Amino acid sequence: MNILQQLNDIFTPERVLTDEDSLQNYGKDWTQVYTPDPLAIVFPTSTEEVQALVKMANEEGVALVPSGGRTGLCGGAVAMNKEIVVSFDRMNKILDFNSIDRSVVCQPGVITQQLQNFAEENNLFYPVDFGSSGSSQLGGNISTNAGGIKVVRYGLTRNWVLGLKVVTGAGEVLDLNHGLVKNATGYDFRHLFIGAEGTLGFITEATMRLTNIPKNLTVFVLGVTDIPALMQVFETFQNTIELSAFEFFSEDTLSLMVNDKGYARPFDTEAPYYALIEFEVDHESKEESALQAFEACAEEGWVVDGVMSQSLQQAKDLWRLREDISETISAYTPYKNDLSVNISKVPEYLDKVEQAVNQNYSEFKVLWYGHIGDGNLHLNILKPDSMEVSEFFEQCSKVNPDIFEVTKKMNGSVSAEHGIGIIKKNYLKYSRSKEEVELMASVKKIFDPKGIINPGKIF
Ligand code: AKG
Repeated sequence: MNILQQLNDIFTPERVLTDEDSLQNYGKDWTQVYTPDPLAIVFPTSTEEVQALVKMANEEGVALVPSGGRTGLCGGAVAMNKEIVVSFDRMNKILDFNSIDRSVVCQPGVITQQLQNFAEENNLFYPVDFGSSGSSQLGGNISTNAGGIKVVRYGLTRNWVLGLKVVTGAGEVLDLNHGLVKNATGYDFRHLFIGAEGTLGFITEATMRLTNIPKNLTVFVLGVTDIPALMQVFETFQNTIELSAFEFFSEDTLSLMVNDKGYARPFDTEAPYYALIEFEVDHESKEESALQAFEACAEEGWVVDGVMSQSLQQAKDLWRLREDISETISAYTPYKNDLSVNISKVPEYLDKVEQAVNQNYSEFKVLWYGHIGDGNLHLNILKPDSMEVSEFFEQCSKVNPDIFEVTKKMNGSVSAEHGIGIIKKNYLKYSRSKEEVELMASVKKIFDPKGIINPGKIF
């Protein structure tokens, strides 16, 4: 029987799409550089169906590509070689909730915001958050160990996964960790699937942990004189009050948000960089402490101006200046790098990367923003209107070895939170040793002996 017939048998024909629009749409993610060419898109509704598909794929030697909200930025969910794309759009239910365990069992297609809203309806909080929360799916978040804007307080997605049900590339169903908090019984395979970019198998259920809702989140936006000053501001605030976010963006980034989105500047004074600082004000003394930290930073000359939110709406408006950057600049087909070093090394690192970039792209617009509190810098170079995408990407990628050599020397990461996918494959060696990459390949072979699950991604 041919493959499409077998797919129709497993899924019924209405859950197997082969029309050109669907192939183009589901065959790619937010990386704008690849041309999708999948064989078909399928929409499973259960673990059993995923298992049947994996067994068929092993027998037929056909590759499968997992697909969530397709918000990835590294081509991790792109299908370019007649693969079958496995979309989790129809596995989007919250299956169970336990208020004593504070755990919630989700299908992988649950949208991040859906989980956040569900937690809130139950007086709890799911803290992993980022600009694409309205589209990204939980399975993808887990597969990339997504970080985002609250890592400084709550950590990465990994910290919130209590259990996983997976179908391995060999077609076995594994129920990993059963939602337990403590479980010291040998290797914890759950953690291998977190951040594996869908190369070991499919996540078909995830048990997620929830926490208390933070009270009265308050936001400061401060104009700072330079990156060393930004670090001093970070240290001052960190020593004064528990932070739930410490983000930054450059003046070039802010002016683009003001010009393109029509957003209001936080204050009139222009500064080379801006810090966005969020913290909980659950009693008055915290607000006082935060104001004292601000005054101390201003006295030192690190901060030139600032604003503190006086309402939830104002806090949201200030957050938009940071959270909406990625989507806004997508109109310029940016060339992206997602870098990290130890927090204390940020000034030296940013300086060296900037030198490498400026030497090569003095005529391009370069934007910096990111998560200073995690040592994670997003570097985006905007495509000039007059230049073809392919030429622009070719030119930009020429400077990557310089950037990644600096990254390697400083023990940093060539992909802090976006993953490797296809786009960073050639650069993995700057962050992981040959021995580590070989071990990764051996691990893949154990879980996916025929190499049918998301082949060609990571390595
Ligand atoms: C962020 O805005 O924090 C992101 O992760 C997106 C990064 C980018 O647009 O380069």
